[in-house]
Amino acid sequence: MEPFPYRNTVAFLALFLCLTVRHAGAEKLFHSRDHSDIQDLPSRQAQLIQSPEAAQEFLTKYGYVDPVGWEDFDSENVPMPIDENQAPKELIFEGEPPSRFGEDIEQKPTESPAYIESLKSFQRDNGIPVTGVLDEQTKEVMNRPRCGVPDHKASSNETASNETSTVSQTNSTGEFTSNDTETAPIREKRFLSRLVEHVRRKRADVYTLAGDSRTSQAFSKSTLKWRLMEEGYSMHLSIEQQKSVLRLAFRMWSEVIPVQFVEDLTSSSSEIDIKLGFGTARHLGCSQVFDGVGQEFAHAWYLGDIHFDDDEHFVGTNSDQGISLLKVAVHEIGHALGLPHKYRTGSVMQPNYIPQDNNVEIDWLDRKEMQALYGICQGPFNSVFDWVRREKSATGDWIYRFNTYFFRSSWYWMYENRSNRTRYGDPFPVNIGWRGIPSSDIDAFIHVWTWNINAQYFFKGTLYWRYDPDNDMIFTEDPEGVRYPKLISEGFPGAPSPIDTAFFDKRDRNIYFFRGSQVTAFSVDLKQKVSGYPKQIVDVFPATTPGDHPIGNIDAVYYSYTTNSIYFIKDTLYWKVITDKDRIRNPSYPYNGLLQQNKVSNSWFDICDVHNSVLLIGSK
Ligand SMILES: *[C@@H]1O[C@H](CO)[C@@H](O)[C@H](O)[C@H]1NC(C)=O
Ligand SMILES: *[C@@H]1O[C@H](CO)[C@@H](O)[C@H](O)[C@H]1NC(C)=O
Ligand SMILES: *[C@@H]1O[C@H](CO)[C@@H](O)[C@H](O)[C@H]1NC(C)=O
Ligand SMILES: *[C@@H]1O[C@H](CO)[C@@H](O)[C@H](O)[C@H]1NC(C)=O
Ligand SMILES: *[C@@H]1O[C@H](CO)[C@@H](O)[C@H](O)[C@H]1NC(C)=O
Ligand SMILES: *[C@@H]1O[C@H](CO)[C@@H](O)[C@H](O)[C@H]1NC(C)=O
Ligand SMILES: [Ca+2]
Ligand SMILES: [Ca+2]
Ligand SMILES: [Zn+2]
Ligand SMILES: [Zn+2]
Repeated sequence: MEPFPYRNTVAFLALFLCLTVRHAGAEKLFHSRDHSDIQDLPSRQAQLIQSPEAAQEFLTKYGYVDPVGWEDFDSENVPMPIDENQAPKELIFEGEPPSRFGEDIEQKPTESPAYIESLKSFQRDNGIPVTGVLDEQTKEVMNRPRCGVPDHKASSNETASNETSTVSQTNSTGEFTSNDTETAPIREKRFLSRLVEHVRRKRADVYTLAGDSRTSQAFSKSTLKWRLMEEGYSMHLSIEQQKSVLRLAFRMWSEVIPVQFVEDLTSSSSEIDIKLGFGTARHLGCSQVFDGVGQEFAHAWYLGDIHFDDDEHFVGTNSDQGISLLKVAVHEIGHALGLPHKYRTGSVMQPNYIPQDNNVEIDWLDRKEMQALYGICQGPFNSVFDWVRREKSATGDWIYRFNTYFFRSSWYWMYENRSNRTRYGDPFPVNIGWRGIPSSDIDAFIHVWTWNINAQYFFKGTLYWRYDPDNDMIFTEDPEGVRYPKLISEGFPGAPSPIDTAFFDKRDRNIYFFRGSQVTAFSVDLKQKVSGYPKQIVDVFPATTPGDHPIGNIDAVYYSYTTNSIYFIKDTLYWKVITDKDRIRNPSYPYNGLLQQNKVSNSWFDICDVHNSVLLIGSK
């Protein structure tokens, strides 16, 4: 039984040397990507785990015996050559198998306490009876399709120091001999220095937060480049299908964190942050070897590359047979961005593939974990409002539904409060969702709703438009035949123009128009400005905590049908206006006072920009 990590380090080096040579030849690299096809592999079927020896290998590989220094298998760990012209020969010797099981190395695994303990820990993680015995259920779980990344990883700091000590212990038994290596040192060196450069660049892009070194590192850039490598296309899906699934997977993460992902087809390879590729068995210069059909389906390197086992039957988003490439990609991107495995129902970071679960949803806790690394999305809005629409119910009654919308420049999001996020596929272009209004920078929206009026208006600059919800487009003209847009000064005499924002207050049936530090009330019944206005906003909507007030230049004021409250929004902050209910609870509150400020992102989660290139894809 050869302990896994060392065997594969050697395998990796061997392959990486071969690749270097092939690279230089006339043959294009991708022709050789499937050399494993013509090698005499015993079978392209993953070996079933039946024996204790196989189980032991499995447990070692996935970190149940000792945490695995997974990241150290990555190319990042290739040391710099010492001599310019010398290949790092000392690297290509294989060591004595270091004892992972202490003195038990000769013992049958079934008798080894370390084996039994690791088996129990695996059983615990998987929520199956903790027997310490390789029973049928345990075998079944081990043979499920799963991600190749260990469940228990050593922190890179820890393994880095352990690595140096084990490398020096490693002395020659199985010398790696290949005719290629003899002819390769110079190219090798070039390749190595490229790698080292890549590593240095990567390190510089990474920042470390307080806390332990592994979970606290993340990419420091807000735009990450990815590429499906040409030498790593899947044999089973069209290239466009592969790319579109990957685009969608990256997009899903960009809906969670303030990081944008761009497919980059032109930069040099070392500029690409996340390279993806499909391969079988030995693949893409990777230290790990895929196992054929079944079991391992993919793996990812922390802040690095993602490989898919092309022996698996990957399928696009429109098929429920096979393994969903989208699910796997979302999971592996999670790793590449820094997340470890999670044994939690509903998490996209579960190590096993869950076939019966059809929708891919990055849930609340996954989001929180990723946001701990990359922060949350925040930013100002042009306008925010609840849109109410009327629908006929099954019984023929009219029912009203509403959703909260957030507008930013030329894009808008619909917020789904019950799931704490925006609708999938948002943001959408304003002029696609709302036909006939200006395509960007809408100042305000109001919904005037009284016993005899039900009208929606959008405002921009000195103009306004009335919207026709039944035909889902602007009215071209008002009942008197005057065409929209109309001047604010004509429709709402006495109101300021342009405005920062406005809202309709159903309590007094006034529209409140905001501009600068002033507010003007306009009576919809009298169709005129309320006398005494404009007034200072701080006087009409006073602070309840001294100094805690937006004063002026408010981005949006909106009435929420969910909480029956008015909100003032400015930049990334909001203030809730005290309601009558609040005043019953606390009679000392001033009428229309503003409660303490809060972050918009604390109440409306994950309203994230996505990169231009992936706007308008997704699941709308
Ligand atoms: C790395 O490990 C050493 C001890 O092995 C410790 O002193 C150091 O603080 C660790 N660094 C980080 C970033 O955790
Ligand atoms: C090395 O590995 C051992 C066990 O695998 C662990 O106890 C130790 O903390 C690691 N780190 C160092 C610096 O030795
Ligand atoms: C291998 O290492 C052992 C001790 O770790 C040493 O006794 C032995 O001489 C070494 N063999 C070679 C070939 O370096
Ligand atoms: C290495 O080259 C020798 C001749 O130079 C050849 O006989 C041998 O088969 C080659 N070995 C491999 C592994 O290619
Ligand atoms: C949104 O939903 C949360 C529960 O997740 C609830 O506490 C909150 O009051 C809701 N807020 C709004 C504005 O709908
Ligand atoms: C929504 O957010 C609240 C915290 O504000 C959390 O307790 C709840 O579980 C979340 N619900 C969903 C469906 O994500
Ligand atoms: Ca496999
Ligand atoms: Ca505004
Ligand atoms: Zn994984
Ligand atoms: Zn790989």
